[in-house]
Amino acid sequence: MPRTVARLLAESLEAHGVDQIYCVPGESYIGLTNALVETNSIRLIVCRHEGGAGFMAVADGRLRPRAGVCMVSRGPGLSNAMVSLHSAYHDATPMVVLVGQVERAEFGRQALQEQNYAVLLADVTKAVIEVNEPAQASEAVARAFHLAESGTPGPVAVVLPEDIFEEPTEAALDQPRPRALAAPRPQDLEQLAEMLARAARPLVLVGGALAADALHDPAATEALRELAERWVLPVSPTHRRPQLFDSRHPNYGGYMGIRVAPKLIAAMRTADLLVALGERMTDTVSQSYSFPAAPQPQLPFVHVWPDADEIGRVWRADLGIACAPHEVVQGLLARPVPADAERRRGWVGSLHALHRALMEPSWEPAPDGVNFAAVACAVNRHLAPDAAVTSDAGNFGSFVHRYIDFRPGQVFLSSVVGAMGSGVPMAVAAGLRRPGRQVVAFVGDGGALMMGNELATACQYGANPIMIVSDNRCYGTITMHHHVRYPGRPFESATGLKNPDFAAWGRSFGAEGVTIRTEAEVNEGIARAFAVRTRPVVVHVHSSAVQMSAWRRYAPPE
Ligand SMILES: Cc1ncc(C[n+]2csc(CCOP(=O)(O)OP(=O)(O)O)c2C)c(N)n1
Repeated sequence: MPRTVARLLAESLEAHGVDQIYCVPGESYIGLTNALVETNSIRLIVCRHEGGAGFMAVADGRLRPRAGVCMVSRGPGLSNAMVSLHSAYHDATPMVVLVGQVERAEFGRQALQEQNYAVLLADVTKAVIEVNEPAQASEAVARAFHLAESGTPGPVAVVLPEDIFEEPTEAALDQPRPRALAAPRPQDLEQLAEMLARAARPLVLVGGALAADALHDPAATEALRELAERWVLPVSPTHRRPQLFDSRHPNYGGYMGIRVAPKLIAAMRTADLLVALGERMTDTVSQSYSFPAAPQPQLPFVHVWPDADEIGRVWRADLGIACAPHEVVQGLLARPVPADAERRRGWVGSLHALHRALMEPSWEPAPDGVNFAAVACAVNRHLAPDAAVTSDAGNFGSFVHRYIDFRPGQVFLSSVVGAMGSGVPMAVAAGLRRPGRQVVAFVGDGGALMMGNELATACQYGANPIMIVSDNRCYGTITMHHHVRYPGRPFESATGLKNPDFAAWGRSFGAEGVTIRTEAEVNEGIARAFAVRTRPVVVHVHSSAVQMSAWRRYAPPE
């Protein structure tokens, strides 16, 4: 008895481990929705905006060892989801987006909401797979997962015409492709071990591919710690990956985020070997292509990334190893420790001391509202060892990275490339995936009203994030950039915001609302938020705009 294409697609998704799909409904893929409802093995999370659904799928791609999946309608639906695809593409996160399309007989006529996806998605996906033959529907799903998850992971679109779902097909279910994994070549490991043995001041940057390894093998971050201890290496997690190494561990070499504090980066620049271990390498991590300098690094540079295309694309690496970083860690652990590794103890200690000094919980009260440092420090005291923290894009995030002691076991989620809107949807996904465990979403007043309405999705499906809104009455990051580049002008008209009462806004969804107006109210307010476990909480913090970031306070031009 032939199956319908819709049924075959539903079964193929199930075979690929899909248990949850984030969607905004659309008539263009209603046949697939029907099959998913009938099969009833995949939970549909109905979201409020395709961008929110997309960011939840991105979060899934980081929380599980499989691509996250979202399902959106044609033209307008996909257009709304673009911001999440942009993030997944830049951040190397595996994601499959299922997109409805007009009927096949109408292709090319600019039928209602028709879009040429191969053109539209050319620069934000790894592949656009159009399913026009019923017999290829299951193969398309298998290819999409394979491409999304292999090499440099990323988003893949599967385009499904509205009239294909009810067609019968005899095609067999195409089973998931086994992962093809590369190991480091022995001579490359040898060379790396030699380079590390020679170096007096090596620095190891650790990034997203190691986080992906840890999803497949939770021992990956443990092995990294062991390597750092035995080989006496400082380890610096890169931008938005702070959970990869315990920030209180003596081998923690400082957080390599966006614009590292001057003293720390000055010390890092004296390194005599840089190893990017599972970090793709971006302008952010390299401090605007200056460390390592692009295209020719000023120090010996080793790049480990699971995709040979990426190694050498911007930076010339002295040694490139195209494999999962965990393989390299294990390869080094199997070798003898360099005889004089101990001589690096002072170097490691000096970086760590600089890092600890930067994280010291001290700050000056601000004249116009709460210094958000106080909030980050209070949250730090409440965070459980298995908490999830998400951060939207904005300067409030600088306090999160400066004052929270992240460590393996905790989850950190955000748009690494800095797209606003990710914080709340990612917290919803984290809450659904990790029920009963703490989820804290940091978000600015800008981001809160960009995608914060996914709080409704949290309430609908029983996720209970604590959403902490830093309300500084402006798009603060951009205010800061204006002041730095064009000092002395009145910028309020360009970045100012008039906001609602966020605590009342939260209550209207069914969340608990907490308001923090002064620093004296911070500890009690944050404690109250953490005490609520059975529904979401919105904490409205009246933050300072003068305290522009964890590193910079506004000073009028002289
Ligand atoms: C989708 C998107 N739009 C615009 C930007 C540019 N941008 C970066 S940070 C920022 C301001 C964020 O404001 P807010 O959420 O209030 O946080 P704050 O910086 O004030 O702490 C803007 C507009 C972006 N990164 N992403």
